[in-house]
Amino acid sequence: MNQDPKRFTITAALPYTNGPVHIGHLAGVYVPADIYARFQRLQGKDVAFVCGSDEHGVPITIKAKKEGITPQEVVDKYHAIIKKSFEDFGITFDNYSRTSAKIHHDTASEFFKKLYDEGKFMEEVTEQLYDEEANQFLADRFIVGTCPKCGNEESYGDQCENCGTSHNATDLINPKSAITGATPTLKETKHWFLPLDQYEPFLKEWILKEHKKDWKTNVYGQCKSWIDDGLRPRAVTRDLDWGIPVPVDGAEGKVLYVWFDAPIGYISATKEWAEREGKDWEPYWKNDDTKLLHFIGKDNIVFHCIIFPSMLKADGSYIMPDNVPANEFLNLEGNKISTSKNWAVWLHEYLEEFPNQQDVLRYVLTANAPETKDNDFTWADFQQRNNSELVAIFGNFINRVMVLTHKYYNGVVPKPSAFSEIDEQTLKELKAYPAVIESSIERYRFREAQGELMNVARLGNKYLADEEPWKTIKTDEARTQTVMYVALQIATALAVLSEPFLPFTSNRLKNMLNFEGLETVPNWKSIRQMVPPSGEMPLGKGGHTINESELLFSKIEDEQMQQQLDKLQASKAMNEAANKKAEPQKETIQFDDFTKLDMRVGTIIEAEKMPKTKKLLVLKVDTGIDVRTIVSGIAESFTPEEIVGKQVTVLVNLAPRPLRGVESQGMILMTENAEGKLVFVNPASEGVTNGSQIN
Ligand code: B3M
Ligand code: ZN
Repeated sequence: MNQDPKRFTITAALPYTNGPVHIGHLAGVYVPADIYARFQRLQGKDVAFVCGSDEHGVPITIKAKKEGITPQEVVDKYHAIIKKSFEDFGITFDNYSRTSAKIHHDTASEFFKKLYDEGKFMEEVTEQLYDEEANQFLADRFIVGTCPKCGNEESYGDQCENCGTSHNATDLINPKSAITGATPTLKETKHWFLPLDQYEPFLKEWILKEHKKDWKTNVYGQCKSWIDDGLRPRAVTRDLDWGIPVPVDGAEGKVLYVWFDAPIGYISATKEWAEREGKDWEPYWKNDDTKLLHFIGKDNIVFHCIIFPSMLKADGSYIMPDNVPANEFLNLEGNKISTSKNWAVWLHEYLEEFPNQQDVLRYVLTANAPETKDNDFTWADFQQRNNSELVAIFGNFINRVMVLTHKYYNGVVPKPSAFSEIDEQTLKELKAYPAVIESSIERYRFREAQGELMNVARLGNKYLADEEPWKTIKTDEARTQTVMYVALQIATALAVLSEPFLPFTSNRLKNMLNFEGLETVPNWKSIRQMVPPSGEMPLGKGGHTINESELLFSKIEDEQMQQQLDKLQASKAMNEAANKKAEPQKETIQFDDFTKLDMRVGTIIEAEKMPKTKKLLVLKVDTGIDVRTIVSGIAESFTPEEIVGKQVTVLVNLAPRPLRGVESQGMILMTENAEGKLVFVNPASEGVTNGSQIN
């Protein structure tokens, strides 16, 4: 563990640019990484926090095919959306780059070339899966089959998302082409392999010995199981036309494997940033006094703990990550978040529906972060945490302090007089919080850290409730001044300590407290080093004028939550409809067969339930020819009232048959909607009269 690093290189997984980003991304990777980066900057540390769009790989090509546009158009579109979402949510990357940038192509090519020149790869002709119909090799997500390890039938060629195993496409049982559905054949092709087996001793030493204690158990456990299973050479090139061309002779039509180039994206993003800032990038990746951290989701562990470190080791000039604090997954209302099924809360949509409420989402996602196990996001929990935590605890404390300070002292911080034991005790407790929060953040326990932040607000609420300045104002002016003075110091600490978690709120609060008008602007250090009760205090010794107050949080109503649930329900219905397989076509008939059917437009003029049945309605239908009785099995989908007056399609020459003693003289044409409810097959257009023939 790097105890006293001089600088931090913090990376966050590069999102694939095949769709926008959702709450799962934010909770798993970007919010924790941002909390950590903001926190280190607040300690005055030198931080390079980098990320960027992962624009190569099969997911992009598949999306392009689906949308009928080029891969470049796909990545341009989503790069812009994703970048904006991150900015909007206050994710403070020092650089958000993209892997289609020239600097990245150059960096990745040089990286490959160096290892190639030094003989670090094995060059081998092997048989790879080939789709004869599509005329192409099937790499990675172009192939789906059964995972040899866990039996998941939808594993990709390079990785199983169910158990996290990374494998070779030829290991899959029952492989199928994701392009045509065809069973692939085998065809010879040349590729370059990184002999991971040769790095086993290094990985054993570095991970299993050095990091047994300080890495999360889920991360350590996955690494150990791969190493124990024995590592095999991995191809780092692919037969694809989208990606970074393999920079050696005899490699036409081949590109670098996306998982070879993407992590190098962290390095290119650092280079790009350093160039812009006039800095040297190399210490951030090569000096031992740098702490390198990778924030990722659990499905990326093997790539960041085994493959990328082996690449860095093969190069020989890089440091290793100090930690890889991977999170588990966030589910949504009990189901796995899915881009293709639209089962997600998209960040750009959230902001349209909850404008300026970034911090509410940041807060909920951290409070419920999937740090040690998969967790579930529900709108009920979101509403509850907003209303009874942010509004009722944090917001309520600040609101009281602000309102009373304006009311009693015209917005000027009062000077304290004698401090009681409770004042002293409260301020001492306050002073201890920075260290408590730090300790949690340094151990990557962000939900615990944020919980401690809320305890600062709880401390403030309890203090006010016990000291009751709204009562003492009538009897003891001096005491009231001291109480409000103490409460304002707590509000100041909240403004500072909330910055990593709730940056927008922190800013608003700093403005309300008029930090700019202070001689020394309070910071993390001044909270840690205050001397309560009568020495140095973050908001000064009284006399400072604060600004107007505004509400930090507002209540979220049930209707808003219902709208979100309805939206998800609609996605579910759409998916069910899309998944519903159409019945196979019936056997061919001749035109004469069709003309035998006499279908007319009719109007239901009466309807009533058939006694003692669940399904049947007895209808009177005006067919234009006559008014007749039809018994129809639609009572579970319609009430009699709602269908009277409806125009429908009637098969009028169906032989009459008795149903429960009533003769039914025809049939109404029906179909089923996505939710399994019956609906009428309506006469095509309005303005048709009863009796019109359908042909
Ligand atoms: N794009 C995978 C993902 O979004 C991948 C991460 C790359 S980090 C170098 O799950
Ligand atoms: Zn598996």
